[in-house]
Amino acid sequence: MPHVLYNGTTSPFGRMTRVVGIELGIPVEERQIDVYTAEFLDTINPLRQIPTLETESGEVLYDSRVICRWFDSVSGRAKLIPAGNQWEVERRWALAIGVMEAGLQRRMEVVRPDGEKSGAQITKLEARIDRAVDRLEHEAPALRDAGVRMDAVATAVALEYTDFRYTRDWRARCPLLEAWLATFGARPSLVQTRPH
Ligand SMILES: N[C@@H](CCC(=O)N[C@@H](CS)C(=O)NCC(=O)O)C(=O)O
Repeated sequence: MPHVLYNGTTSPFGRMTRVVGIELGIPVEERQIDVYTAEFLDTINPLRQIPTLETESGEVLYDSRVICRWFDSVSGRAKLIPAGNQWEVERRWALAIGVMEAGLQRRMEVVRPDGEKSGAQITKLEARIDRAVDRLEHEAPALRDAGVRMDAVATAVALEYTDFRYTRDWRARCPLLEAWLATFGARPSLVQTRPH
């Protein structure tokens, strides 16, 4: 049995693992599920979240960061987290994940019924995303030099999730980041996995 990745069509965390798997040439059978009704998942991932990976030897791995690291460790290809600047890459990866988390939390808030949603919470999450993206604009030169690296993959996924669920307005403020994404986002791994 191949590695099985339980995933969803719009999950940025799941997409990040897919992009890494494709970039590293790891064969994975992807199963799109509705995580909100996927009771079967509880037995392998008590958090009932996607992405969840079941490896061909039956080991179960989550969350997305662990799956990315595992792919990196088994691929035998160039490392997505190079030893030389590990902490810079890790910190920027965490920043991009923070953008995904805030984007997802914002989405959950926005779709709550009127009367239950909190405008203050939405404003706070939007400000967090905006600040983080503005910081990434300052770091666009480092991303340009990165090639295929964990922070670059995560940043591209986070920005496209921001486009998809929140706003494209950041593009007017962040020309370097936009130009970088135009090139990096054309990679087949990103084109094939774009949310729909
Ligand atoms: N820390 C987790 C977060 C995963 C996550 O929040 N996944 C969402 C989908 S994007 C999910 O499974 N939501 C269902 C739920 O939490 O009930 C990771 O990085 O994999």
